Amino acid sequence: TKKGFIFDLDGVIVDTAKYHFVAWKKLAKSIGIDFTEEQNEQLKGVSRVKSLEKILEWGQKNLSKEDFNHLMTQKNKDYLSYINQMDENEILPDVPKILNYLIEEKQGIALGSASKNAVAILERVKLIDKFQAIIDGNGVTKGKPNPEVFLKAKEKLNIKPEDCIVFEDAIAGIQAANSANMTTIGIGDKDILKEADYVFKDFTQISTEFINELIKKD
Ligand code: G16
Ligand code: MG
Repeated sequence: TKKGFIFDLDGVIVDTAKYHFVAWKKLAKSIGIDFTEEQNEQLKGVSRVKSLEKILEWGQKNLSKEDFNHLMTQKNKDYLSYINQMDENEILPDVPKILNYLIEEKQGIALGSASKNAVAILERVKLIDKFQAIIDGNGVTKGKPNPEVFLKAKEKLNIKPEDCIVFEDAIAGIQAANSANMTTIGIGDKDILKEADYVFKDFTQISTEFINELIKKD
């Protein structure tokens, strides 16, 4: 049967977390808040608005709506200045191998990301043409762990949730896909992504034989 393979973006296809980190750190510093790498870890898969809310909470700061929106714009401007330097070299190892295999096998391929910059990033790294459906931060109202992003992706692919497989690096993303009733593949640390059906360190650990088994499963 044809399956739907849904990919998260940041932490799965590219490592943009490092750019989010420098941009958030700069912003936090500008309002006198110290922002650590451990805190950045907790922002993975979390929307831009929610991320700033968390940073302000950690720094125990209250801002007017106006200042809040101004900082959001600043952060994204700064982030985009890094994104605009990206190229194919920033695609994580063996991601194209798996995407090309799925295309050869005529499987459904979608993106399910919280980022509002997803299309720009896929264009920069020249992977945009591999995806039949793109659901990103512009197309959802509820962020992960809410399953909305993945449910919309499977609708666009026109594939049942039980026949969808989601690649995710964030706990919130695994939870979202689990509650959408999809098979979950964690990319990262087994101890962190405990709730996933399978966990691999990265795509170099995923064989085409494994993908084939997923495709063949009823
Ligand atoms: C990504 C990152 C998050 C980021 C979010 C929103 O999600 O993991 O850290 O806050 O996008 O990004 P933007 O500011 O570009 O809208 P994902 O779902 O691709 O991992
Ligand atoms: Mg992610």
